[in-house]
Amino acid sequence: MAKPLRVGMIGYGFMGKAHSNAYRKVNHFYELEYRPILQALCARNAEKAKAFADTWGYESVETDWKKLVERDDIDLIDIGAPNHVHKDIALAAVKNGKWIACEKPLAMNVAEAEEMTRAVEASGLPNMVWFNYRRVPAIALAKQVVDEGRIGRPFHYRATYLQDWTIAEDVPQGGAALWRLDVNVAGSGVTGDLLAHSIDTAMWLNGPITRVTARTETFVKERTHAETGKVQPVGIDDACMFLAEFANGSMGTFESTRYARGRKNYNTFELNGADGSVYFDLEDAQWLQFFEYKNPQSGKKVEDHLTGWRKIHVTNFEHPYMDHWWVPGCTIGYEHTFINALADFLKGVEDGKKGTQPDFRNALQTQKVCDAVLASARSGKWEQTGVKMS
Ligand code: SOE
Repeated sequence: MAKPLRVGMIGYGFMGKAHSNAYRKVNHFYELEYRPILQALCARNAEKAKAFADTWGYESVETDWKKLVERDDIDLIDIGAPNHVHKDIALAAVKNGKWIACEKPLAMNVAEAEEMTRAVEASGLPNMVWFNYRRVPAIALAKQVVDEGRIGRPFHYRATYLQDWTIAEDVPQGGAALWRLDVNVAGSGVTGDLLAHSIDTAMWLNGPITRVTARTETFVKERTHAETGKVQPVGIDDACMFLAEFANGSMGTFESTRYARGRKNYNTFELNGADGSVYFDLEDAQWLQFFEYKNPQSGKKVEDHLTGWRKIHVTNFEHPYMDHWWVPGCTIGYEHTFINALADFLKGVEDGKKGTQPDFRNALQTQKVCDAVLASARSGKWEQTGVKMS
């Protein structure tokens, strides 16, 4: 029996689209009990909200999220609004008994993320955070490779997340999309926006990060604020590099910037272990590269004149998520990662869980690493993260 799940979506930017598309399509590709209904779209600008609602098929429009979360005809609140309102919306949603799907990063800082996690857990309501890259089939295959013991003892984790869209000094801070440059709205720069993805993937694949030492840089010190029209200091980190230690004894390097000319969404990682390695690049997202040195089943070394990196086109039915999509060889894209994530969440609730990973508690661990990175950039010292994986 289909169970309607009436969605109240807050925000109509990039993530508003990505999430709305997932709610619309999930039942076309996954057999699920829950059927999301686009019940209401909420944004401050009534005209733009109405236009977005019409395009995507939302049944109604609100301009005040406080009214939306109190509505009886809403079951799930999707927080696609900028970071500085995540906490207040989440707390109000919990108070009104709504499920929550929150865009990453979970919050502006650990204190907020802890309050949100406490509230949602006390309520017992299903909750999830849209770390969509876990649902890229090639990344999910990397997880499978690790879980099958094919990497052996891990030594190195190497992540980059590079973009180039803020190099021009006349890019304003504040307003649609550019709120990511306003520290009061975003909380941080590349650390919360990009490295949060890298950290989430890293801890999913390689376990907790225990301590970090970091260096950040703000290359453009002042930008015009789109809302005030005034030139104001830039408070975000434009670039961030950090070293990490993992609980399993391996070492990590993480690099992120919005000043890598030519790099658009260059989210890569490589994990090197005694028995094998994996490498992934989001700009070439259909492929997982794998180097096998020792096979865990046979216990034999795979060393001869043809040994080398294997490039696996992750589109076969036996690959993660791919049996829900097209025939082998036909690729899926960025938007499908959100559909896969939503399907996992709804399936998790059906199976009697409160959803699936990453939930608020898990995203809180990523927030702890982000805060430790920023603290280390300030102090110049190694900082403990305090990460606790359940
Ligand atoms: C920033 O440019 C951004 O849009 C992030 O906010 C997203 O989370 C990332 O996936 C793509 O880049």
